[in-house]
Amino acid sequence: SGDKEEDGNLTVPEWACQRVARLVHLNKKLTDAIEVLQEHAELRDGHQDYSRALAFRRASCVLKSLPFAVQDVRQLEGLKDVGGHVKRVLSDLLDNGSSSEVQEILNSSWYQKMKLFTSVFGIGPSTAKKWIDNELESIKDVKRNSVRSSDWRVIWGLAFFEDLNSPVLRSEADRFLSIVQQEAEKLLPGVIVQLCGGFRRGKSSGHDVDILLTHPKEGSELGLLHNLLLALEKKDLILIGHKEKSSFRQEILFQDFKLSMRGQLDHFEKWLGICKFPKSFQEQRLDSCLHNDDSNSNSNCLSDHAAQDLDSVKHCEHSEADTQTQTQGNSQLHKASQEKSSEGTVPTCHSLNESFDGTSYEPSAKKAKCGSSLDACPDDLADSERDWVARRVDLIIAPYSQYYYALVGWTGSKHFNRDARLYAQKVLGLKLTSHGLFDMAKKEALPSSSEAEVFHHLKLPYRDPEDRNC
Ligand code: 8DG
Ligand code: MN
Ligand code: MN
Repeated sequence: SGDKEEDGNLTVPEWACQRVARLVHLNKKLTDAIEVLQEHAELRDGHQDYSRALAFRRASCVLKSLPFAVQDVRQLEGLKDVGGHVKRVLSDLLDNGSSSEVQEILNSSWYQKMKLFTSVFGIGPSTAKKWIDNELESIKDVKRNSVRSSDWRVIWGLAFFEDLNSPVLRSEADRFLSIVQQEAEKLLPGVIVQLCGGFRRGKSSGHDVDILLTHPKEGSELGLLHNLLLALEKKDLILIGHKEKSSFRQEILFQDFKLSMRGQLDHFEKWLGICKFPKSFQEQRLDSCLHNDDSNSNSNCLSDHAAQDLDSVKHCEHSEADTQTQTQGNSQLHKASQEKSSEGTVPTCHSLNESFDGTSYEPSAKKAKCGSSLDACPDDLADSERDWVARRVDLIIAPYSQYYYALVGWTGSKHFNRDARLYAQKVLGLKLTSHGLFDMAKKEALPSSSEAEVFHHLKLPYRDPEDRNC
């Protein structure tokens, strides 16, 4: 982290993945403001906006790892990630308590609508813009104007918008995790079930629950996801979801370096969906600390950052917004990454007759209830009286030989991953993904059997998940 050198110049390691970035830090007012600028640039989604967004992100990232609260921009001299624009905003904030530029964005109805619309599951900036162009103002408008999306994420994301936009609590993640652990252990003794994402980094709330599964006996994990989903369905925990087959092939690892840097997308078998969390999951249980099998994941039981990060829940994932590549100026790459994940490319056909083996999956109970009227189903269900809340869940299956890379990848933060991948490419000439670390020249993989080994191969100091919150 930061240090004052004798000549007064501040030195901070060049790469974010070399620094310590905690959820709770000393410059939150400043980083919140810079992150508004970052998000605004991301939503504008032009060419230059993307590199501007990254520049803002880098600046806020540096501020997060400073060992002191900034009181004067002159304290930031020598930090190359904090440029003139950011400095101007910061001095506004420090002098007047607020920044007119940030305030203007927060007050602009375009920004507010973009934030709102991109918070719908499956909606990225381009669809959000179309909705704004069509003069839609609210989620009600979107629903009323029956914007007929064929994407299951959008259909269900709209129907359960309120549920999905209320923060998932740590207690809910823990309760759900322990059920998944129980069921998976029954199906495959010795299975490793690991809570990832923001919760593993110590957040006390989040926008979804990310769970990574593997088994030390490579190959035994095949079929696990299918059976696990059946078990969860039997417990009436599943609302809707989409199972993706593994698209992993050995050959793709050593294909074109840059193209495969594409976004956060990986090739694991996974289920992205919406679960029914009983409302009772929201009750804090005294023994909730005991459910984690990972010593890193219980930080929340020790210190609670609820107040600070409850409002910073991010909603728009798996949408175009988060699949941007790290290769800033390359428009073709940027486009390619958008196309890959833009709305509508995920198989969307919502046939009620589709079997569980299919890519789309309708719970059996609803098949009976809804007959053939597809569109009415989710709304009816959302409006009905119920004792559960709709929650986004990601279940990911990793072969053990790739597990620790998957663990780092799915723990995040997103920016930590971006930075670490760029660092690996630029500094080491290696390709880092959630599948492994690869020497493209030697066509060699560098396997790891712990997270520490991943960091070791990367020539990075080991960082606990709590310290990867950049
Ligand atoms: P939150 O849910 O608490 O809001 O935050 P989060 O847990 O940090 O974000 P997330 O959107 O749930 O993503 C969790 C991590 O998973 C993030 O660092 C990115 C990483 N990740 C992969 N592969 C993929 C992928 O294919 N799609 C997405 N969306 N994320 C992926 O390693
Ligand atoms: Mn998450
Ligand atoms: Mn997720």
